Amino acid sequence: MTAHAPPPHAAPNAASERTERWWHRATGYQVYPRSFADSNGDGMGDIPGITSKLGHLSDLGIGFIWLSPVYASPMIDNGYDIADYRNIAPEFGTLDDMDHLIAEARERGIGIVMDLVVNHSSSLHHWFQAARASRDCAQHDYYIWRDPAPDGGPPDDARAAFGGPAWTYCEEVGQYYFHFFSPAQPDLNWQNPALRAEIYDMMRWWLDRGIAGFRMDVISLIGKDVDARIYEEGPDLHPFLQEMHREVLAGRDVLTIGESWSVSIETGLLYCGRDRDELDMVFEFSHIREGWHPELGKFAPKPFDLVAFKRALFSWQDLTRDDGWHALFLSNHDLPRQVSFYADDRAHRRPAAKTLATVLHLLKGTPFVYQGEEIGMTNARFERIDQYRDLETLNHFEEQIAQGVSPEAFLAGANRNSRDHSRTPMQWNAAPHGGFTTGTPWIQANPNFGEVNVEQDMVHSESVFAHYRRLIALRKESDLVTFGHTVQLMQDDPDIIAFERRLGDERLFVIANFTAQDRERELPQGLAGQADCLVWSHTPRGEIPRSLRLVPYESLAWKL
Ligand code: ISL
Ligand code: CA
Repeated sequence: MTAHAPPPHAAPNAASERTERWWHRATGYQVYPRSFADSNGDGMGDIPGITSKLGHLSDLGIGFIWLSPVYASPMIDNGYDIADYRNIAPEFGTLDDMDHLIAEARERGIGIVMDLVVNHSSSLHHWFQAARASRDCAQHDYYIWRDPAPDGGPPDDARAAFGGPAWTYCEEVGQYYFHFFSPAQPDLNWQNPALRAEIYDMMRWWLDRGIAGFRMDVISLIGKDVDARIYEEGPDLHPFLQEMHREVLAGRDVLTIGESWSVSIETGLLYCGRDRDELDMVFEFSHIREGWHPELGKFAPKPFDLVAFKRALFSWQDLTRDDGWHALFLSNHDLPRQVSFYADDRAHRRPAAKTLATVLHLLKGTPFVYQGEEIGMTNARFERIDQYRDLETLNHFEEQIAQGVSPEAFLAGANRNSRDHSRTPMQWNAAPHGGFTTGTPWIQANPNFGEVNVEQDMVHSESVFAHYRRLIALRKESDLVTFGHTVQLMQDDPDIIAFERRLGDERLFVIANFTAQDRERELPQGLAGQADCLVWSHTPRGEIPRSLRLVPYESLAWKL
């Protein structure tokens, strides 16, 4: 057991016969370091800035921080391009700062979960610098090289996720290397056992520093077979995850969350099933993808379909009913602000933010809060492409304009779904740039910081923060919220999310109006009567009526 972890309760959990682990009752909080808090006025968030805000996080009640990458990096993809896995980017601080953060967080019962980005490294990593200089060094085979096609072109026409071809030619060695993402992010060759041993060693080195676990970036890509053009969930994925577990994780009471864009109901338990010895949970995106255009992608508009969204969300509740565990989220650093995307960030901002939280935090799994979500931060509504910083947004702009999409149409899509909405500075108070920095921020603050900020939210009678704190506390206290299984209700209702959680004789009933209008519904049989109202977005009600009228974005939860 690591020193940070709250004492595990040895009692087996009735719902899954699994021993209770510390992260079953914990809520995670994602920190995107460059946008959280700047301690030295250079416009860039940093590790001392995070340490200075631990009071805010412990007040919220979270159990651990998922820290987006802080390693040495040229920052082509904001740190998801790592040049040295055992060092900190100078703009973020030093290893001493990191050790200090780990220790200070532990004092408050907060673990630090590091981001592990090992599908690829930065092209500036010394492994790649050696690999690209010669075919005769051990590191050459740490990456994926193929000879040119007969015409000298790339081995195939695979495209990279951030635009352009997935193969880049390297003259020194006369070969192409593979990069699923940008050319600055060459994929590591997991087929090479020496490379795997280096990664495992690095992981142990971090765990020995006292971190609480890893969030594993695009981990479903590591088993790829590029010759067969199988990238996601390739044949070696699960053998590699099992090897990693044996080599690094077994016997340590840490948390692992794998990011997988390809995992499905069919493959979910392969990652996190009880007897698999792989990962504890996965970030899966079926509910997120529901909001994207199936052919034209994330920047094309698509009306939100609540019924399809619910289908995705609840299919994972069913899957993890008796085995595995789930990671619950609506936002992260790659996604827009949830209150803007799923609800209403103007007239109904506060209740909408609360209602999204009510639903997510009362499902079964470990919930994640993305920085700023706890005060209902919104999309940025940038007006010009030069206000964006994200390479995905900028590359897709170039590509789509070249294909004839109008800049206005692209910007409308970007204003809805660009990754930069979640990357604008955290809004702490009404000072310039939301109090994030005394200098000039690397990306413009959302102009609504005067109205939407931590200081202001804390004293507001309809505080979003207070609602999150309540939900996070409830999970710690309540076996029903933590371990109860989920039964969806009213699944065909296009405006309402409703479900029950059940554990033994205990029942929790949750209902939420996802529209900006009043909605009145006959409730399913057997709910009406006196009940203990545990959570409410507007006002508590001591009784569940037969027919319930909800105001816009109203949500309630009762214990029956
Ligand atoms: O951001 C995305 C969609 O707009 C995804 O396709 C994203 O590339 C995917 O979620 C993988 O994300 C992770 O790996 C990327 C990095 O850019 C993301 O920030 C990270 O979360 C490459 O390391
Ligand atoms: Ca700084």
